[in-house]
Amino acid sequence: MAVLVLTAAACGRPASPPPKHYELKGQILSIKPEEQEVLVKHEDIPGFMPAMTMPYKVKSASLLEGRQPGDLITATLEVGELDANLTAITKTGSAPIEDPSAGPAVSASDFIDPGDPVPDKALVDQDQAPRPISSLRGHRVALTFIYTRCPLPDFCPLMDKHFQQVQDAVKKTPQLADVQLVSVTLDPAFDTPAVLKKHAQSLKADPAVWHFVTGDPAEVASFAKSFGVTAEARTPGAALEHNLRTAVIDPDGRLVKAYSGNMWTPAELIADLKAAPAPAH
Ligand SMILES: [Cu+2]
Repeated sequence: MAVLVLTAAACGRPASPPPKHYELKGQILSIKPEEQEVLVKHEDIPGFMPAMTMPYKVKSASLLEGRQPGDLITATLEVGELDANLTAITKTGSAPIEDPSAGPAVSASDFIDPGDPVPDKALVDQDQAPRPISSLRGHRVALTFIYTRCPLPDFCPLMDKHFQQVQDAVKKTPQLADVQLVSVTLDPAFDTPAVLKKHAQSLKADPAVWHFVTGDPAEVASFAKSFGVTAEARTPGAALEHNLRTAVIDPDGRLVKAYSGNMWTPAELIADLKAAPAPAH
């Protein structure tokens, strides 16, 4: 992240605004020390997000030392332009974890594997045109999942920034001229074609290259599920708890590869697109 910030500064962009800090109160459900990540079920964060269960990165591994699932904590959430981290964690007590299996369950049989055809659902684009995945036959496709109201800079907004960079590369690289980008909303009830169109314009998405798609919520949910992606609001109107997947799809509509999470780079995705079989002419 530091590297990205420095690069942006070096390009003469205005310095990023100072990070914002929020106090969070909740319970640790699980810990992944190797990823410096902790899953916290927390109460409302006034002015930022409603009560939800979310994985958070910690600023340093030492913040997780001695912490255990069940710990009740208060913590400081630092939200910068590009990422969000917990910068302090104080244990205030501990309690049994109510429902450790809470959260959307995805069974392995719902997943598509590399080589499998991507299911053809009735999706529509930001111009209300039908945009099922079959409409992109003959193109290599990079596809990701986002929603426009996502409050966490290193989730959906980061996917949008990465896709902007991939779009730039596609437009500059003759070898990638057939490539199409697709961002599928996880919030189809709110992200109507009109909302997605505004969002696309704010990102300077070129409609000839980059499609933003939505559709009937059940269709979108079943499409997302085939990639292992689920999104759920714990309470009506709350921010969505969701995961991330970014996929490369070949010109025959088959899955080539899928990334989990937000740790992939635009350069890696561009290399995967180059390596995917180009369409036959
Ligand atoms: Cu998000």
